[in-house]
Amino acid sequence: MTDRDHSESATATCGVEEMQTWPTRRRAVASTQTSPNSSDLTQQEAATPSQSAMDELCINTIRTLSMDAVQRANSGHPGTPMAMAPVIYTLWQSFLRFDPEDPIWPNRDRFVLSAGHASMLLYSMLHLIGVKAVDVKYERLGELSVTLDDIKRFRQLGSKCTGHPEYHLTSGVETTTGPLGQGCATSIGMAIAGEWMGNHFNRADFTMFDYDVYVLCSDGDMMEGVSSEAASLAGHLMLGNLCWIYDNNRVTIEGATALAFSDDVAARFRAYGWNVQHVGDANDAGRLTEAIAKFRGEHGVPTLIIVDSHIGYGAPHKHDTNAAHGEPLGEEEVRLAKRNYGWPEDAHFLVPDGVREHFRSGICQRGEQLRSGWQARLEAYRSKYPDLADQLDRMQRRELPEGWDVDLPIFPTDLKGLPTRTSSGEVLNTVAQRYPWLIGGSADLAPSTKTRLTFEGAGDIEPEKFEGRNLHFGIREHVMAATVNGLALSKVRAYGSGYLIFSDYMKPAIRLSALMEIPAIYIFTHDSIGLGEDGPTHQPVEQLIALRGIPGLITLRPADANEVTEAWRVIIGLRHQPACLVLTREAVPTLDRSRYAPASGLSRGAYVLADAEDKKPEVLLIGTGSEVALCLKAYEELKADGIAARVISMPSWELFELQDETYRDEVLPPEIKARVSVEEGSVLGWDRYVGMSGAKIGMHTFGSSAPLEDLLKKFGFTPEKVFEAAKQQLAQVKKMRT
Ligand SMILES: Cc1ncc(C[n+]2csc(CCOP(=O)(O)OP(=O)(O)O)c2C)c(N)n1
Repeated sequence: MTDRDHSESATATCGVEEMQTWPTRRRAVASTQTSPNSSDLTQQEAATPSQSAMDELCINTIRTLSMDAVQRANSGHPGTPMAMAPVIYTLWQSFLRFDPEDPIWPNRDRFVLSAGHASMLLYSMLHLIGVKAVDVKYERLGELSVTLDDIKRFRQLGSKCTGHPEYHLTSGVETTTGPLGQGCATSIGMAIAGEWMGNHFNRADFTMFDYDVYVLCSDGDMMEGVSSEAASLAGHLMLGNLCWIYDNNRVTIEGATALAFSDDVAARFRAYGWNVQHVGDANDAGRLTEAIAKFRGEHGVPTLIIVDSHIGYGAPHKHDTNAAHGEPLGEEEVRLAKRNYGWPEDAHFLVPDGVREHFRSGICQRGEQLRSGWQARLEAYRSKYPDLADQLDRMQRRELPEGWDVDLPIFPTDLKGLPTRTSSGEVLNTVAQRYPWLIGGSADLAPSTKTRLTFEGAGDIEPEKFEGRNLHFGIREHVMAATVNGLALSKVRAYGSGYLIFSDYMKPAIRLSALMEIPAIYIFTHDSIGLGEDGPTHQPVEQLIALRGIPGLITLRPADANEVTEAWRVIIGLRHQPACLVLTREAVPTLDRSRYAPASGLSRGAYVLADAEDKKPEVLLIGTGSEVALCLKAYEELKADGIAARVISMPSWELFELQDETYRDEVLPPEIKARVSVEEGSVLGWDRYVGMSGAKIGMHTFGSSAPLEDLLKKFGFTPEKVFEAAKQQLAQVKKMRT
């Protein structure tokens, strides 16, 4: 329900007149201006302030900490924290169900700062409410997550206050944000996870999950396409636990949003099926409270609260301008802004006495009560529902169910074979039956990516029906990847699937999975020109190397069905790394493992599949995925020709790089210089394994639209071509020696 239309409000509240009222605004710490000793004075102030004066004191503490940090760093964004301090204050102090003592308490409300550039807003809050640090083993360390020293060292090496919030570094940061739109998109996964876990774990007598997800987003978030996909999906799924608060300050880096943005945001979101509310002034605590309370009472649809604000609020020369955006205010402007807030102008990083105590009696006390109540409930739940409680515990620690891998498929030798997407579908369905919190879906391609869970009970996740295991993202790859992140951040194990070519649409979120060190799973099929007639728009060339370029991401391109099984074994075991599984559309033979090395070699990234009889090969043939079978054919032909070759299956560069040098040298003996790599993708990077003089059979152009056999001939993926390249390599090496 909207009070006013977005565009209507824009004219109603955008006046400078309002800004001119600062100097006469009530001053929470007015008397401190006259004293040289701010600390003493603030103690006096803290003893007496009225409730609203204390609110303002807290709000101005958030503002000034943010301004001081940006000023000292001489870099960062002060304007939005100054404007949105009242909003974050009201939300956290009066509503957020969050216990700073345990920032990973599973049923906490989530807060996502999608406008990650306003990071000081979040760090100020994390510091003031005393959020405690948690380590990678999910153990509480007892120390502050964000110290005042971290704030003073904002954006400096080793500070918890990085330029943009980073999930893996700073406890209390729910997701890494910075690329605008991603926070909004990730929140969809968090909200789905909340609904899904509620359905999975709650019982009539036990509510274990009912958390809400709040997002603070900005004009930039609203402009980015990914947030539109996200809003559309959230509206469709009727995510009533999701509330985005839009900082409608109408300013971005280049100037007024009017330069490039004239959407009626409220109308857009109403059309998506959201409940839209409007707060005409970010400083109107009453109206804000009302709006959030209304969201809390709302069921069945997501909420957007549009809040009109003034960027750089309080800075006399920079408010409402892009100058308050991406640079420090300057010493003098900081001073003037502090004067407007009634703040001691010479004080820096001041936390007046009473502020921390006030937070303690608000969010901290409420959070502690809720969390300890939940913990007690969990103990009772454990006695009544031990299996579910066991699942809940394991999930939270990213542990696996006992025996999850007991019946992983072993595929019989089969010359004709099957597409790796098909064997993957079989393995995934086997794993998922023993892994109840593994869920996922596709961007409308599940029949093709073979990712649908088909066993009994694996239903669909639909609006108001969250107990299933199959998500339907619609044709929304951007938000699919971010949703997988949101689910993984909520400890639901999740996968998203599509064609490898569309990994380009998902790359920003995949990159964040790796940066956040979370075990998101991406399944990509149609992995090469091998997909045939669909042609170059659908044939990936540079995608694989682009994914391999993401630090921390594990890519796997298995060669046959049994390598697929082993790939899933690796992927499922990952706790802090995302993975991309890259699969074929076309059939590949299931290799005879009595003749060739076992598929378990996959776990080492590369392994010797077929070797020279005396293990002293003259030439190395290195292939991945569908090209491994091709290498084997060439190997047999070379053998018949009296040439000792070795075939190396190399499904994962990243896993191979994790092996020690001895193993790597065993597989790729440095003294053997005759080398050929074969991969139906860009040759970029293969010189790492074949050397500068090695042969690289791969793609140098886009593909073509034609039947598979014609494409393989045209682009040189034939046994003859590999055979020829090997012979040339041998001749070249011989020549170099003589
Ligand atoms: C995807 C993406 N593109 C560009 C940027 C660079 N950037 C950082 S902040 C910003 C402008 C943001 O303006 P707005 O969203 O209105 O934030 P506010 O000015 O309200 O702080 C831009 C373009 C980014 N962080 N992410």
